[in-house]
Amino acid sequence: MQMTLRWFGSKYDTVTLKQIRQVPGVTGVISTLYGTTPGEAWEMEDILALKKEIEDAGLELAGIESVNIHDSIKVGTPDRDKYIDNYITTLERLGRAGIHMVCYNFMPVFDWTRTELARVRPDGSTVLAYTQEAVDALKPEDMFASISGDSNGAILPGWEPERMAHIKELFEMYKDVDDEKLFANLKYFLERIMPVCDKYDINMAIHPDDPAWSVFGLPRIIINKANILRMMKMVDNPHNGVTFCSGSYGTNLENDLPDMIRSLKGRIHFAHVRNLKFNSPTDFEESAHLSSDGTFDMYEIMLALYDIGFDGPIRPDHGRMIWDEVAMPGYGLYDRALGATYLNGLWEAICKSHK
Ligand code: CS2
Ligand code: MN
Repeated sequence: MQMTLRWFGSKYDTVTLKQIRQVPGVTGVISTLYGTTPGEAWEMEDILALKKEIEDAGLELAGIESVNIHDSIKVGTPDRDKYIDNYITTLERLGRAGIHMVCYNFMPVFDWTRTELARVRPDGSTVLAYTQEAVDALKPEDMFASISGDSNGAILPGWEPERMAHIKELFEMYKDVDDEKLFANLKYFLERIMPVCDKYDINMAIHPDDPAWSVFGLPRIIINKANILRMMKMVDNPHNGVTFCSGSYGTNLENDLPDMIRSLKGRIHFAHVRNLKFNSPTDFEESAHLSSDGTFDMYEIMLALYDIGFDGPIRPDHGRMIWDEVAMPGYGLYDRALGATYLNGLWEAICKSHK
């Protein structure tokens, strides 16, 4: 595996490549072109410039998170082919630039959903948190306003103000889309992009829906073992793979994370590894990465990745805000550096004890 951190680009991130380079064991970053909007074809020169900037800092661009998918593709509207063509152009250019892992998600309207961006924990750190009660009490259009005040001025992925301004129309677009339709639209999309993935050896890595259940009545399908295995079978090509995100699948306590990892052997192309602390099945917060701070056994998660021979990029996921850092919620430097170091420690111990 290759330890990486997500980096939002010099224009958007509070964390520098120089700082990332100094986190021991981190050799790459996962990034994207943040100026782009879903549906457009990325320019080759922008891709190469991003790659060069990262390589000049002594790091590798280990993959893209994300090339986002236009809502027309998810909804399956008649104009979807135009957006899929653009997606294919982007993949082609990424492949030509030597980039072989692309993370994406198929969540309608919202990316991940949290109800608090700065819940204070007993140690004074702040973390992202979720309660179903808070979601049930809110209209989707108020959700954005209710959390954006705590975002430290950052634009959160999936919650771009331009999209949120059209939130009612977006919900309208999805009104006839149920789980089956979403599966069919995902299949259509994957079948169209697989030839270019085969040609350039690009591993597509779908990120799970977070939380792993329907919110605001929208369909959500990438939520559990049965559904993800269905998706793997539906387009049975090794380039059709998964971002295994423990914090997202883990939102549903019925998901057995190590078992899911083992069932996805050969199809996990990217891993997000973080812990959650549950206060009740519908109230969780994003604790530190350590097993002892949360609900999951992180050793068992890393062991399962080891057992299946996982060799893709991995990253700590959201971190707590600690040591007075001011950064995008979940994406400060300090706690993610601690997370990376901890995961590297687990990995070293697992490797040595299996020799
Ligand atoms: C990420 C997701 O910040 C996060 O929680 O894991 O936003 C992820 O980047 C997207 O869902 C992937 O498209
Ligand atoms: Mn994730």
